Amino acid sequence: MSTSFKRSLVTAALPYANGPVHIGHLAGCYLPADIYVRYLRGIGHDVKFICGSDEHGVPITIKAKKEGITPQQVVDKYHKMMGDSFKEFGISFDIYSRTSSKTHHQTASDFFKTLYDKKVFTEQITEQYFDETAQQFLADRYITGQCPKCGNENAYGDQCEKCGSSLNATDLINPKSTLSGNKPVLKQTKNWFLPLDKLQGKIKDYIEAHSNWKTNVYGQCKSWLDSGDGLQPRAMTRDLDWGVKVPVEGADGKVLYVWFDAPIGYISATKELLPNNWEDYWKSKDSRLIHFIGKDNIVFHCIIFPAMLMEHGEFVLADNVPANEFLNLEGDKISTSRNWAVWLHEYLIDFKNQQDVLRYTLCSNAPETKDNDFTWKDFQTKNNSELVAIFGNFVNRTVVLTHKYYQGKVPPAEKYSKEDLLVLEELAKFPQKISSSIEQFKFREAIQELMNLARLGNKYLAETEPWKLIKTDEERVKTILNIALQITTNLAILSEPFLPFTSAKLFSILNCKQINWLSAKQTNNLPAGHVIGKEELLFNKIEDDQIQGQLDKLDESKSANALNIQLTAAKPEITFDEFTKMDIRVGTILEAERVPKTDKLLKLKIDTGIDVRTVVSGIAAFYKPEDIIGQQISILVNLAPRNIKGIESRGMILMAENAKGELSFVSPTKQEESHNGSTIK
Ligand code: B3M
Ligand code: ZN
Repeated sequence: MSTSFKRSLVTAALPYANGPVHIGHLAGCYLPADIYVRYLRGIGHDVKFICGSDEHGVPITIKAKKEGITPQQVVDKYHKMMGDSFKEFGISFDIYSRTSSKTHHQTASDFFKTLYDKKVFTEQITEQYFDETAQQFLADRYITGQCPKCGNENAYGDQCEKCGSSLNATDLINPKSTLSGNKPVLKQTKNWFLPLDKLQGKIKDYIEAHSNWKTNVYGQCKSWLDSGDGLQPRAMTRDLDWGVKVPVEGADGKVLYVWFDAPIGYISATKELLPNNWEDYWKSKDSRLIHFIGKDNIVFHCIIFPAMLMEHGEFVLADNVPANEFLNLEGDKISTSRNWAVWLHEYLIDFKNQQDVLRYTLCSNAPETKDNDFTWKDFQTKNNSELVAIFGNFVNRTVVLTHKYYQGKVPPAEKYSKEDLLVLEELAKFPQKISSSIEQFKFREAIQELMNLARLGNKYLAETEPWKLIKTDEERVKTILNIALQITTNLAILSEPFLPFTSAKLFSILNCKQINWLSAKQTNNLPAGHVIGKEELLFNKIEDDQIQGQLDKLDESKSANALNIQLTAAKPEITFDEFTKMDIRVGTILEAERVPKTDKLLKLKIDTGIDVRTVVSGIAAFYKPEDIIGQQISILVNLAPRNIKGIESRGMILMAENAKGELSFVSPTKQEESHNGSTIK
């Protein structure tokens, strides 16, 4: 640990209070942050661990609307739920605060005012969508419409979830307000912008001074800075009514941008924790600020928040931002709306007192350098073949034999063999190995080393076989068990950051108080003559039916999703005359082939009864050309011709979409074939 820092402030991203915590959150930032902080506490470093709920922003108001309750009720519910489950899982925040707190509103408001008074912001009048029925400006998430890139009818004002493009609300074709269903109008509004374009140079210097950051983090920052036009001004205020009011004149009906106020939440929470000396952690050069986050938060923590802090002028900037990639679940993206997740509060019920099994699995599989997958099978294997079979087994054998041969009294080690000395030498190296991995934010490597220590113990017992020697060389057995007990003790010390519940249990089995991390350099922490406690299983085997239960739960989500198709609101009314303008006919596919250099398109030749024509259709993902020759379909024949990939497409084939987004033909179904050209009405 670099000695130039007297203290550290470690933050973990403030989760939105719009849903419970799942394993993706844990693996992404809360677990690594907790391990890091517990380690720092272990070596006696002055550290504070800060988190809280992010209670502003559009996700909260959307959730409230969906559940028919107020935003305040939403955040109250989830703030409590998240706080409770983090605690039970052993995430050892020094404070878990919330951004609806008075201190936070004041702090965020003052921060904005300082930048405003320093004339940091630029004022810009822009055109934003406004819902005239609801009489309010619409946040991007409140606008849906057709994606200009892929044609998805349900794209949001900031993103199309089908093709992944990020969009501006004004890009959407036929935009609709989700509040009233009406077409919104563009209306002028004034907002305050952080001129990131002008700050680009300073930010670049800051980032480039930190080329030691994790490559995924540094690389993403660099690409933001170096891409085409570089950084762009970003609005720090929004036309919304949920959030921190903008504290300047002429800002009625506006609140701070959620990404302006949320990171200030770290400061507010520190103030609440340490009303008298919070500034030691934020304003002193010998204090080190570290943000643990998920990869989707990188730009906010590495560029926007540092820019805010720089312009404010009084604060330290992050020394490191160890962001993780994403964790998937059983091969699929974790999703709250699709209920595709392992929810922490449910895990804590289903696997009572087995927090460390999940901590172990998530840490050994953490998405540190690339996205990773959580599977229940792997969870079971990690428990049964590592925690039970290696760690638990070693500790259990040691404790049982100590009771059997020495009534639980630590025997003295009088004479070491060559083999013993080698093991002791190995044992002494572990704290250094584990520290070094943790300090480089390589938690997978660190926890591997911890398991290697248990492996060392297991191997030592297997090779020395004290249960055989007891009949012939009792003196030697004393030394062997003494060494095995020292390994056990150091396992208790070194496992604390990773497996705090196991560590505590192990200390209780050893009948001793928690020992400081630095003592693990020694190999005689448990004195001869000390009486240890009763044996107790550290880990229990997880049976197949438990795993099957979890897989069944996921299957239920899958089926529920299939039924719960996201329906779009009905389109505005039309007259019968308008309907009859559409000429829809039965036709037959005569020829089909893929359009070269595309994944989605088929070029079809259709007999419409009135003519034979070419239509390009985006169905290649769902039908093979050879399978659909002769297929009857419905076709809109009087659609104006469109040029698609250089082919003139005349008309459109009608398709129905299923829950997975797969398309199928809408075809006549009577036994007797309809004739081509018969109209659909
Ligand atoms: N609430 C986004 C998220 O939960 C946001 C983080 C704020 S950290 C200051 O991913
Ligand atoms: Zn799209």
